[in-house]
Amino acid sequence: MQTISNHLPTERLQALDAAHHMHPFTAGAELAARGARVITSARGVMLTDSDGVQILDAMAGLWCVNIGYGREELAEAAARQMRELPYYNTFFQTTHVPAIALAAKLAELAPGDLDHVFFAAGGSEANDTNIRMVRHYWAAKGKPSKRIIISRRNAYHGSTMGAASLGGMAAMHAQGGLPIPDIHHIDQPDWWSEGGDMTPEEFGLERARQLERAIEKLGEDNVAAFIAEPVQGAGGVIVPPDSYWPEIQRICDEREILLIADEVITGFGRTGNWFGSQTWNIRPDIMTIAKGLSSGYAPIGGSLVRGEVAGVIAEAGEFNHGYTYSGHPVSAAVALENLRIMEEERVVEHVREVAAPHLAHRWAALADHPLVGEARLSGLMASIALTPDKAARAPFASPAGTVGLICRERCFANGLVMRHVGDRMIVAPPLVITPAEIDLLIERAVQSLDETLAKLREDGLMKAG
Ligand code: PXG
Repeated sequence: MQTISNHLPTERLQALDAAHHMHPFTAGAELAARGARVITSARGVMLTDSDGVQILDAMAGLWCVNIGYGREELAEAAARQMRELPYYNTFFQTTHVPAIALAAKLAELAPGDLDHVFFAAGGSEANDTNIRMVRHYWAAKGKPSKRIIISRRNAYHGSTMGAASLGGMAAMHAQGGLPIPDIHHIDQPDWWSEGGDMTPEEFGLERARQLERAIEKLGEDNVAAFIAEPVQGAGGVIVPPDSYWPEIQRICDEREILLIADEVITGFGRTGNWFGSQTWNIRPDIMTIAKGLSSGYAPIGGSLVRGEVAGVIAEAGEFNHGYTYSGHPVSAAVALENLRIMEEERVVEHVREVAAPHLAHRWAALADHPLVGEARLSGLMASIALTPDKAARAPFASPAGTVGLICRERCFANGLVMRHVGDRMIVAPPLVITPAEIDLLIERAVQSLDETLAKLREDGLMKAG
């Protein structure tokens, strides 16, 4: 067993990593030059690196370790399931107990009549399932021309060909021949950056009505679905104006299109309810889930599907789609145990009643910092926009992300994982975070902001672009 006391020295690990390991979303040459930070263990909300340094993980890994690190029960659930039945599939009229139990549990937890689930190994796979499923659904209903899926610029829906095409990340579309055909993007509801002279409420309505105009332009007979994150995560924790979702829901109700809520981040308590759709009053036909479903302890995702949609798919013969690891028994057992703990320890109530109100109070005060424009959050996902000129909501003159990266580096040096997306700083800590740990998070964030501001002044970077 490799433990903190007997692993290779950090430089040796970094050299092996740089020589053999291709990392996601990382510039390889830069990584090799600087060496990756090696995380060796974690407990609660705290990571430990290979030099024994403790870091507060305000990103819950990648928005997934909702229950916190080091839960023995989950390790035991995995070991028990591996001993009993480490693998079997759910293809060709077979099934197994963990997949059955998890499907039934999800049907119970999910809002409305989302009572069927198609399993995948993560969010990207689930969104690829969704593309095929909604097109197959309309074809089965005698409307094969309904193929276009409308999504949003700066959305993140995953990295596979289909999911990255749904996503609206220009840098991703620039590589590998994306997007695939019949995906259409409208603008995001990011008032801070794009709202101009409109009030947030006017802007939310305007951006929602882009969906209506897109459906009219493309033809309702050609549109299968609209997909969106209730609150954009990887795009920078863009909390939409309150007017946005009611208008989107109205449009989806009036038009014959399916609504897909991508809840990979917002699901399982993140916004203070089991699902972001409940927080934002959305009634999706399909919901993408992953991450918090197992608190990241084992890879699992899926599509929660409304009964009517699942019924049409079931009646249409064989759905020629599936993954070796759809409903993997070990992942399903871990997810079940995670959900059991969440219910027993009332983790969603902790977010709603304790952690989110405390973070909201402390986060709002960050807007008084000279470097911070808007400070927004939904439950335990929060962002601040860094700016050289608050009144003008101005971006920096330096290329987008320059300042955000400086701030992220200061955070790391101060023992805090806070991500940057361009020049927005974001957090999404484990849901079990305590008020005292939130205070520590804020203390380290403020120190990092102060140091960033000092460096920007020193380097002449406090300039609007
Ligand atoms: N949908 C949403 C809304 C996501 O946030 C996916 C789908 C894809 O899930 P998988 O399990 O295939 O990764 C995600 C994933 C980041 C970051 O840097 C965000 C994600 C993944 C990796 C990095 O913020 N979100």
